[in-house]
Amino acid sequence: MKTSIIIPMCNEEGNAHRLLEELVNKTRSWTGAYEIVAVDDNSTDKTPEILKEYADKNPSVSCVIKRDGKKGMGSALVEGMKRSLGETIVWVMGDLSDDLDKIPEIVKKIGDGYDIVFASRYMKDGSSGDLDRLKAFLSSRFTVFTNILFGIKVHDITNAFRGFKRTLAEKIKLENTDFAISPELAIKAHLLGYKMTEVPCSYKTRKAGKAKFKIFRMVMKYLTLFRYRFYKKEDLKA
Ligand SMILES: Nc1nc2c(ncn2[C@@H]2O[C@H](COP(=O)(O)OP(=O)(O)OP(=O)(O)O)[C@@H](O)[C@H]2O)c(=O)[nH]1
Ligand SMILES: [Mg+2]
Repeated sequence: MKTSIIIPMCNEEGNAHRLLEELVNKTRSWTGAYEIVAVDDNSTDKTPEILKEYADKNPSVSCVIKRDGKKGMGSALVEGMKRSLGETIVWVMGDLSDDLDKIPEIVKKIGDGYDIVFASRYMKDGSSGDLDRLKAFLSSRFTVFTNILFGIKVHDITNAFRGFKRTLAEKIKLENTDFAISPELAIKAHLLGYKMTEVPCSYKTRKAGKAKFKIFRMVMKYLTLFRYRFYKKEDLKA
């Protein structure tokens, strides 16, 4: 079984090399086959050169670079999935925020039969670390609202870090091209009855580069996702 790790990147020159280095070294010691697919949206810094140089030297790393314009984090994840081969997909962010050692645990749970496994900062033993307090409050509250409104049982659907079966992604119609793709995928997977679980993770706020996440714009956008409550199942499917 192959796992494709998809990483959206935009102006991550301070993180890209270290992240790829850590991932390549770690995947060597993990069981199963891994490929790493980085998707860069026309970064104006050295990210494309770093990715290209790394991919040229490492067969397990491929990258999609210099897409026209800045198409958004969600669209980068979709593109990366299209250009990858694994039966299991794991989304990892390009700013060294995610706890990479959780990947084998996520992949194992998918092997055990779960369709989607969330890395959760807000469950027991998870931690939002040094994440901005307002961001942590809003993202954990948003998940609580989705627990109430949709009956979703997991504790963190805004964290993009998660793994799932490729077949799940192929069967769900994803509309959001930005950060809202993370809660969208979770809500739709739940409404379509996919089996979900979570593993605790510790989050670290980026040390290099700038956040692309615009908090108030995204809160408003996330609230519009509640409309899926009124969709027919057929409208959620690809
Ligand atoms: N390819 C691509 N990647 C993007 C785009 N926007 C954001 N990203 C990447 O998506 C990941 C998450 O973006 P961040 O800016 O870290 O967002 P965030 O984690 O919510 O914000 P912070 O908490 O400040 O880190 C990073 O790897 C970004 O480089 C985009 O338009 N295209
Ligand atoms: Mg980040």
